[in-house]
Amino acid sequence: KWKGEGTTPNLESIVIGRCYEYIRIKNCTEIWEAFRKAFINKDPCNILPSDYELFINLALHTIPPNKSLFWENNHLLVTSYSDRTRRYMPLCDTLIGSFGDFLNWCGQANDTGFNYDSCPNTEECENNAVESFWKIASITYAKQSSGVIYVMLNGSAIGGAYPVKGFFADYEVPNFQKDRISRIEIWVMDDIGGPDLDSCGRGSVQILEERLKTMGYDITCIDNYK
Ligand code: ENP
Repeated sequence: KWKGEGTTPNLESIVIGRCYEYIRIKNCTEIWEAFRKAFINKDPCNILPSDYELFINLALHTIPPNKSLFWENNHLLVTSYSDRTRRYMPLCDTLIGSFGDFLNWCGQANDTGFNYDSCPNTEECENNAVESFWKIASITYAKQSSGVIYVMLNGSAIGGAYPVKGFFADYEVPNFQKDRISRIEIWVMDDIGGPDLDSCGRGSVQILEERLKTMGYDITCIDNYK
């Protein structure tokens, strides 16, 4: 019925497995229950970020200073470069993010199960289970980030390296804790063999640089950071 992909098969096993792989000192079953209760047995178009509050509180852990890595249009490069927290700790490498990364989920009203057939996408309704999850996860992650903040953008992205509407622009930048951030370093990565559409000091990257400078941040920008 919905246009989006349905719940990932075996979601519970995947997520509980990821959780124990990530952290041994938390009760992953309890965290899973809090995650599930955020959206199960509810209208799949009326799930709010605040519905995940208990889940967020249970799954929260510290983010080391200088380890935060924000990004747009670079999911696979970020996943391999961060090396599962060994190098950096992007949101998808936190316990909270590991509940959603590469996965999909939704429930339905008057039904205590998952909808494995289809889920609403953002065009159908913004208040869907996945979108609201990433909103509160982004807000929480940005508020916790400290020291040097890294941002990896894609210089080959159609529509610009810095989407002026997106999770980074709308939920992360506004939630940075200025007094805990020493500086912000932007990396603009072109795809290998891809076009150089955007770079430091130009186009949408310039818009971001100016926005952050106006907010009082010390900025550096590096093209094709090695
Ligand atoms: P896309 O559209 O390039 O990539 C979406 C894919 O990345 C989906 O598989 C999604 O998981 C996963 N993902 C990992 N972290 C995030 C995330 N954090 N997020 C949304 N999806 C995420 O990514 P976007 O939409 O532009 O989001 C990039 C944002 O992630 C940036 O703000 C960056 O700083 C942030 P799933 O569950 O949808 O299969 C926040 C929103 O970390």
